[in-house]
Formats: sequence, C-alpha cells, structure tokens
Amino acid sequence: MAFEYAPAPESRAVVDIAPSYGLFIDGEFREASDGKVFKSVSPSTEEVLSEVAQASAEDVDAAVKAARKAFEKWSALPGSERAKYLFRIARIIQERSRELAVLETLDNGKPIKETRDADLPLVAAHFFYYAGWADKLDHAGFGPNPRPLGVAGQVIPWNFPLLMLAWKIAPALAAGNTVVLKPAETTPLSALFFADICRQAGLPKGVVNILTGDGSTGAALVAHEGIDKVAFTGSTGVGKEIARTVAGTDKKVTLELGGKGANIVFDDAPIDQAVEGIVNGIFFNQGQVCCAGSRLLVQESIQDELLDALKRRMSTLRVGDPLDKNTDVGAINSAEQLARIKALADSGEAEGAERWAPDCELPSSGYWFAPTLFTNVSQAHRIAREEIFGPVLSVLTFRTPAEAVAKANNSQYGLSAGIWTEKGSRMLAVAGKLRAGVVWANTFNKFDPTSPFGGFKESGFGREGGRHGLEAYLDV
Ligand code: TAP
Repeated sequence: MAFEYAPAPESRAVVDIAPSYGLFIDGEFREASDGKVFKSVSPSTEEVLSEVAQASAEDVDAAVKAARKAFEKWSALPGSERAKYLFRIARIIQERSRELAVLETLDNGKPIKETRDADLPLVAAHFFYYAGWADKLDHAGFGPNPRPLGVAGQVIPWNFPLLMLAWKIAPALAAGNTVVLKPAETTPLSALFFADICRQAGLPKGVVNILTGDGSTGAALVAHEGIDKVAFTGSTGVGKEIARTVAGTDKKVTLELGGKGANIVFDDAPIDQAVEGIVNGIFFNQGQVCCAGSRLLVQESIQDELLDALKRRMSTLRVGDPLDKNTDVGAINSAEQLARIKALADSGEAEGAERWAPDCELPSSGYWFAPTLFTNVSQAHRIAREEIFGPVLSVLTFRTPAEAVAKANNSQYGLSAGIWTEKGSRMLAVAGKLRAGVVWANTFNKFDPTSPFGGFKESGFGREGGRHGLEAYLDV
C-alpha cells in the first residue's frame, strides 16, 4: 500500500472504512482509467482515512454513458416503481445512520451531535419526501405530461457532503433522471458509502454514478456533451465559471452559491432566545454554511446587553474532538479553508475591527479555529462583505428598521437572513423588504425538505427542496 493506513480506534469502529475506494460507475466500483488516486484525510486528526480514485475525463465519459443507457429504462418506469427504490434508499439510510454519521464526522470534522441529529435525519427526510412525489408528477401543477430532463451532472461541496448529495439525487431520481455526481475532494467518503446503499437497495445499474476527483473532474463533467442538466453547489467563483461553460448549450442549470446572511436583532427581541439563534446561526458546522448568519445586525440600544450575553454563551462552547457527543464546535474542513479563515480574520483586525474570542484550548493536531466575534465593524470591511465560511461573526449596529434593511441588503449575496422581534407586523414588513431567498423569523438555520431553498443576486439561481426543487429536473 502506497500510504499509511491507520486502523479504526475503538471509538469509531462503528463504521468500516476500506483502505481504498474506486469510482462507482454502472453499478460497480472500479479504478480510475489512469490509476490515479488521492487521500481523504480526517481534518480533526490529519490521519489518512482512505485512498480514493481520481476520475479522469475518460471516466467522466464512461459514467455519463452509463447514466444515458440507464435513463431509457429508468425514465420509462412508472413513478410508483421509482418511488419504491427511493423509499428503500431512505429506509437504509435510517438503518445505517449511525455508520453514516460517524463517517461524515470523521471525513468532514463536524460534531457528531450535528451529523446524528441534523444531517442524517434531514438526508433520510429528503429521500422520503421526494419518494412521495415520484408517482404524483402529473398532479404537481406542472401542466400535462412533465418529462425528466435526462442525465444530470451534479457537483457538490464539502460542508454538508451527504445532505447536498440528497438535495441533488433525490429530486433528480424522483423525476426520472439519472445522475453522475461529484463530491468534493476533501469529503468523498459518504458519497461512496451512499453508492453502496444504492447497490443494497437494488437500484438499477447506471442510475446513480459517483465520481470522486478534484475540480478538474467537476469541470469535465459540466462540459460533457452528454449532460442535460447541471446542478452545482459551491463557491460563487466556480459557479460563474460553470455558467460560462454551459452558456450557449441546451443544458439546464441551477446554481446554489455563497452567502453573507444578516441576523437582525431588534430591541424587543427575547435576548436569551436571540443569543441561541445567533450562536446556531454562525457556529453550527463551524460557520461553514452557505446560509450562515455571519453578519449580526443589532439595534444600538441593546448592543451592550446582547453582546455581554453572547460572549457569556460563547465562553461555554466546547471546541474539540468531533466524535465526542458533548462537542459543540468541531474542526475546520481543510488546511486551505483554515488559511482562508485566518487571512480574513486578520484583515478584520488590520482594518480596525475589534476581535474577541473566548479562552479555549485547541487540539494540537488537525485544523481548528476558535469561535470569534468582531465588533466596531463597518460595512466597508472585508469581514462584513466577503464570505468567511468559518466561525467568525461580524457585528454591526443599526437604529431604525429602514437602516437594518438597507444594511442587510448591502451585499453581493442574497441567500438567507434572520429577524428577531416580538412584533409580528415588524417581522412581516422587514421580511418583505429583504433580498434573501430564505428569511427566518425568531429562529435560524432551520431546514425542511418541503421548503424551497436558494438565492438572490450572486447567491445563485434556481431552487432546491419542495415542489420547486422537482421542477428543476423536469421539462414542464
Ligand atoms: P468550490 O470550490 O466551488 O467547490 C464546490 C465543488 O465544485 C467541489 O466539488 C469542487 O471540487 C468542484 N469544483 C471546483 N472547481 C470546479 C470547476 N472549475 N468546475 C466544476 N467543478 C469544480 O466550493 P467549496 O469550497 O467546496 O464550498 C464552499 C462554497 O460553497 C462557499 O462559497 C459556500 O457558500 C458555497 N455553498 C453554497 C451552498 C448553497 S446551498 N448555496 C451550500 C454549500 C456551500 P473540489 O472539492 O475537488 O475542489
């Protein structure tokens, strides 16, 4: 073996990670055509978890052809038959959720509390939800005879590896499409585990193909002429590149990109509840969330009271071993991401904002960043404008609702926002003026498969989730 393989310690023996994995094409695992591989590393320990195949352009071609061939039969199945497979997959995910939660925590670095209680239940819920649609497409209000698009090329990021897979694969299959999916380079393992679940569910060969690889694999997939639909979740930069690639072709495309969500707290908000919402908004998944509440907009009159309570709460957050059920904040996904977070946080200080973090001891190996907040932030600062994608909160203040709306909307992004107030009329008035795809009222980071999700402005276009998410995979 060309690398050091560390066998699982007892604490994570619930999941059997193979020392190497192939690409999942046409129902079989196989090596890359040129034999290339890369390592998947645990961000909390820097230990090599497994070695996975790096798909070449030739492998992309083989996977697209397998998906094309499978499309003929899969799209011709009655919806009720496709539903049976999706229900079966959903049930197997539930049965194997312990293994999947540990695997996701190891490969991504997020706390087991989150993979167990948020990611995995939502993944299963997505498959159950779209399984329910498969035999009702004619009654979904899309007009007569909605048809699947064909082969979907799907590219996903590392922050919610399995959940993003579910958001992509469940509606595509329910609508009668077949898929080729590329997970992120740093988190390939749960997608490969999912490939095994497809086999266990008896899913026909070629309906789901998983290609592990880097950005070049994603680019080859998006550019392949056998793809009818591109679904991408990731950075705005790569999203723009993809939009250029598909421009002028007949490929349909949906893009779910970055965000800089505003969490707006008015002076009548219940402070303790708002503090929990702020913490959940920015420290859930170490802030590596496209819809994170990374800008706190607090009404000036309650600034001191709110910040005192927030700092007290941040001091109680436990940072460390993500496999420990008491951990609140896990590891940053990669050395590159950690470097990006550090550079942006440093820019905050350099531009004159005031940095604060609770005392917390960070583990000596792995990639870690303490929960951090910045006050004295101005709208021009990079930390107020750029997506940090880390556990860093930028605090700004406002006096009037109009000023709150103007500041919240002063962003290239428009994915999410939160409003905290006791007044229903104010809630509705402010929500109606925010240019954000999702607005949460007295809560944050709540997800549900029935609810469409997506962005305004440079946060992308198209919606995933709900009936809208189905439409993105149908010719209506
Ligand atoms: P990206 O670097 O954009 O990567 C996303 C995926 O695209 C990865 O699988 C990546 O492969 C692949 N990729 C890279 N270059 C490509 C290219 N030229 N053509 C096609 N595919 C390519 O983003 P990331 O760092 O993984 O994720 C963080 C970003 O995603 C943040 O900006 C965040 O806001 C956004 N995000 C948005 C949402 C929603 S729903 N709007 C959800 C999650 C994340 P490699 O991993 O191998 O580079």
